[in-house]
Amino acid sequence: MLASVLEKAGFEIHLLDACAVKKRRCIADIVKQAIDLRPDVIGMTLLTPMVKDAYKLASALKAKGFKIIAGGPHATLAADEVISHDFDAVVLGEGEPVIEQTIKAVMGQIPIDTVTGIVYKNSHNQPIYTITREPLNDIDSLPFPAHHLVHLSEYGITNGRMHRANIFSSRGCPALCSFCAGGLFGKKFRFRSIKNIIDEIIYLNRTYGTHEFHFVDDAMTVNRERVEEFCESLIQLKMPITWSIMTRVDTIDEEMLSLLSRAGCTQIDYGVESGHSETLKKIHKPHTIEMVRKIIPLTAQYNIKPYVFFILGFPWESRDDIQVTFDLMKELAPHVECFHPAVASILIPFPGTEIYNKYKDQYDFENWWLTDDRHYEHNGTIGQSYFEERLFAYGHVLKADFFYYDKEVKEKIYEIFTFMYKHNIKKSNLIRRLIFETLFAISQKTAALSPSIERALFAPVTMAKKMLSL
Ligand code: B12
Ligand code: SF4
Repeated sequence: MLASVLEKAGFEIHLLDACAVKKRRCIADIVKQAIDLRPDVIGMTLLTPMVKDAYKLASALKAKGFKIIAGGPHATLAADEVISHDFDAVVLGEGEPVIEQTIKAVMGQIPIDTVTGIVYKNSHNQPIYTITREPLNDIDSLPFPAHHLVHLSEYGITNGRMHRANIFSSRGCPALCSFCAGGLFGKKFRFRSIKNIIDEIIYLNRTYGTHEFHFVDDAMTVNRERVEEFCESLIQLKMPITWSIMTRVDTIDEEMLSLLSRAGCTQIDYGVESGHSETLKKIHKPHTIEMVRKIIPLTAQYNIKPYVFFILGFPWESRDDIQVTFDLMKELAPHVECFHPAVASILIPFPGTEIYNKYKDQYDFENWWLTDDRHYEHNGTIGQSYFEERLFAYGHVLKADFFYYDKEVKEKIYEIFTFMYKHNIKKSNLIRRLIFETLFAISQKTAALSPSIERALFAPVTMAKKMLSL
């Protein structure tokens, strides 16, 4: 979207996704590409777990004389820290309204203090915050993302078709969940018009043959009238597309599920978080366990796959409290398509959250993202067994041990992760399922006898898996 805004303003843009599945790049690769292209300015998106590497990259680029600006969730939540590294400016919140001026400012074409909602360094290297910028109200005014700049081959796509795309319909979320790092778009909901969303869907479908859309809105169904209007429009349009959303359990009922299903919605990701009512209250989650018990099976009944997110290991939770969540997971399992292990199945204290601010001193994890030992990605896979690697494919949060869990809490979390893994793998095709289940069982048994034998035995499997990006 930022590229699209800049193209409209006459800039030439190169997009680089260093994590693209078929072409991952290390710092040296990125620096080399920058030297070849010699851009006037380099922009980087910062998410918390990646900032340690991002700072190294910024420093390597700065050493070559590049001007660099930063944006994204971590840049917004920890701007003082980010600007103290090798960036010329940090953009707070959404970037589209000011990216052009920020670039011009760091290139010395306009005074930097005239750009709203950014942070820069003065001559004493101190951070200077410019006047705050209000979130953009008219989000229909934003151009469609510049999909033409994405190198599809880097994602294994060779025919120019992009069967799946992300899209958004609203920005902001008014809820106050104590673990959520989603403050970037503010608390006020801002919506695109239905026509504008449908136009983008039609554009992507005609241009790239896109027929699966994933809405990245924080809570898509909060405004009922809007969802109804969107679904009715899609039903009338009769396009052969499917789509998925993320939303809150408390904003869904049977009537809405029926409508969503008729309009082509095939998957809903729900943040259920806990099976414990007290925990739900403590984390300010606006749904109840009764709602969860009703809505998850109902979603499946309407042929919409429920994906559910749970968070284990809140600092006040005992082994028995976690068991209550596990009991709910088992109860829901027959209806659940996937227990999503990706985001935060074990609580991660992201900066700017209530959880982070409340517990950082007690558990000594201030700025964990700058360390190795408390960083769930950096303490990663080295020395891990094959089965652990499968369980903690998205980072070994248990090793980071943010809340100094008891042995019995850790054992319970292992048990639940194994349950989630086995549940999710059941949805694979039979051959894949048999292979993974067998490897998992052998690894688990061998590791219990001797971790070093397990590692020697599974080294070729791990290597093959990496090479095939499985
Ligand atoms: C889709 C998504 C994913 C996708 C794609 C991630 C990606 N890198 O974009 C996947 C599934 C891979 C993913 C993974 C993770 N995600 Co995620 N994800 C999202 C989600 C739902 C939508 C992102 C999106 O496209 N937003 C729409 C675009 C327009 O917004 P944007 O990317 O923030 O960009 C705007 C501004 O940030 C700014 N901006 C961004 N970059 C730049 C750069 C410059 C130079 C400038 C000037 C401005 C600028 O301008 C943009 C336009 O306004 C958000 C929640 C949300 N609703 O935003 C969470 C979110 C970004 N994810 C989050 C997290 C925690 C993760 C994980 C760390 C989870 C985990 N435990 O591993 C991983 C990290 C992966 C990684 N290394 O990137 C957190 C980030 C918190 C943080 N402090 O970093 C969020 C905010 C969710 C939340 N509420 O907690 N995620
Ligand atoms: S977890 Fe979801 S509902 Fe809660 S504040 Fe974050 S985006 Fe909103």
